[in-house]
Amino acid sequence: MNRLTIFVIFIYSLAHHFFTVYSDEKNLTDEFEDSYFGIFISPRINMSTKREIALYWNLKKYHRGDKLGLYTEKPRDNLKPIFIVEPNVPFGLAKTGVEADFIPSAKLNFTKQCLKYHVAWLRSNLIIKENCLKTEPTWMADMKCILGNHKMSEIFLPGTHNSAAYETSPSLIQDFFYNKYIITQDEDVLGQLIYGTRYLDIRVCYRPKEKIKWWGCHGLDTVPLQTIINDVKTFLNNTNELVIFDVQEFSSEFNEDPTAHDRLIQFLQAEFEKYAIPYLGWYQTLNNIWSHKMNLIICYDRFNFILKHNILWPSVRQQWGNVQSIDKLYQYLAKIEKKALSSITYQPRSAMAQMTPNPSYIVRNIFGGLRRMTEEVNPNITRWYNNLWQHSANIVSVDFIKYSGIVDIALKWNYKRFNSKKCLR
Ligand SMILES: *[C@@H]1O[C@H](CO)[C@@H](O)[C@H](O)[C@H]1NC(C)=O
Ligand SMILES: *[C@@H]1O[C@H](CO)[C@@H](O)[C@H](O)[C@H]1NC(C)=O
Ligand SMILES: *[C@@H]1O[C@H](CO)[C@@H](O)[C@H](O)[C@H]1NC(C)=O
Ligand SMILES: *[C@@H]1O[C@H](CO)[C@@H](O)[C@H](O)[C@H]1NC(C)=O
Ligand SMILES: CC(=O)N[C@H]1CO[C@H](CO)[C@@H](O)[C@@H]1O
Repeated sequence: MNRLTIFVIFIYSLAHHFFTVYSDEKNLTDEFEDSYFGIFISPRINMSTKREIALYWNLKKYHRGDKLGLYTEKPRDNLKPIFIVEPNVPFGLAKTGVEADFIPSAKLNFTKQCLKYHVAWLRSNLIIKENCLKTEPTWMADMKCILGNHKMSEIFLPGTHNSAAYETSPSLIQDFFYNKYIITQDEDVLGQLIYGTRYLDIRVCYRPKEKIKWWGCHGLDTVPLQTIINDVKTFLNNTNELVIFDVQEFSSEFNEDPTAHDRLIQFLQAEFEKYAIPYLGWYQTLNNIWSHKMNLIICYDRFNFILKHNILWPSVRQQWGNVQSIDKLYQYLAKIEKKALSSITYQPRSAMAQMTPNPSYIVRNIFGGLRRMTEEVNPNITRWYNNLWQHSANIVSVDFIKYSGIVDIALKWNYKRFNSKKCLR
């Protein structure tokens, strides 16, 4: 070969190299367009494990040999991951055997942050995309320009199913005996809000003979309503986020005592005096709601009381499939999301994204408890709402929200749904 040929080959390979890099990058954005990967914290508990970290991925066009790495600091090339997995299917989840630190909500603050654990997508051992376990305490206000002209019913909002049925340090024994079908969350309400939840599903039990009369409950009393109220106030004191506090269910004492509802409403009114936005109508835009300088929407699932008290809003329409299998849940949600695309209502709705154990299932413990059911359902929910129903989704309420990517996904699709040039910085 003469020098000229070598030179030509060299130039050609250089050009080829540049071209490849360019097209790779171009394909990379397409490739990750509707993908998602992130860190899930398992709600499962047993003698040896709790808060186990799982890596979730959903990337249709993954390449053979790609890897996902877990890190305890921001990943960089040459930093060795503490766990690594090679995805060999486009959608999956890998348990890592790593126990996540428990961070009480009081130790979190109101600035978005990554919490120790990071995940990176690696190709030829180079990082091509990353994510982390993070808080989202300010996402709504951060997106004010994008969301402000829209109504609650048009926005993709993360919710928690039975927000007051939480246990931050679960006991194995209690869980085995009676909490199996009671506990739905592993963060207190302040934690749920800081991680990005904006819709709270609140059920109230009235215990007139006890010292503490108002309880959050789910079959059994879980936490005093006062504790939940204080958490909501702490969050609202420190952010400019809008929160929906949806009082949805009442214990049998409400039927026995005709004054119970009025007492509860008085209690809520006094506690939330400086926070509750008087009823404006669900057709209002977020900017109009924000302009009242109070950021709490209290909904009440009894229409006659809404008419009497102007701090109460009509409740969110909860959409329950009441199903006992993943396939049935899929069919139900597919149906409601399809319908949502073609109907215009101002009242927000919440897809209740869980299976419902009926009494005979509970007695026979067919599901092994809500923690196990969540492990089955939430990865699918995350995928469906990222790939199929991202355009129609309104509120999506899940169990054990940290074992899902629903917050990341809601934020991503809100950007895509509404992003207008005037909001681009
Ligand atoms: C990028 O995508 C285009 C078409 O989608 C394809 O022809 C090309 O081979 C891809 N490049 C790489 C490096 O994968
Ligand atoms: C404990 O739960 C984890 C899942 O979180 C599982 O991998 C492990 O096998 C379980 N251990 C026992 C002793 O059941
Ligand atoms: C919030 O906590 C993180 C991590 O501890 C810290 O880096 C950040 O400065 C804190 N922000 C505020 C406003 O205190
Ligand atoms: C919220 O802020 C108000 C006014 O600054 C204060 O009086 C109240 O104690 C705070 N409440 C909570 C729960 O942080
Ligand atoms: C209906 C559906 O999509 N079910 C999927 C849920 O996720 C598991 C894997 O975790 C799949 O095997 C199911 O097909």
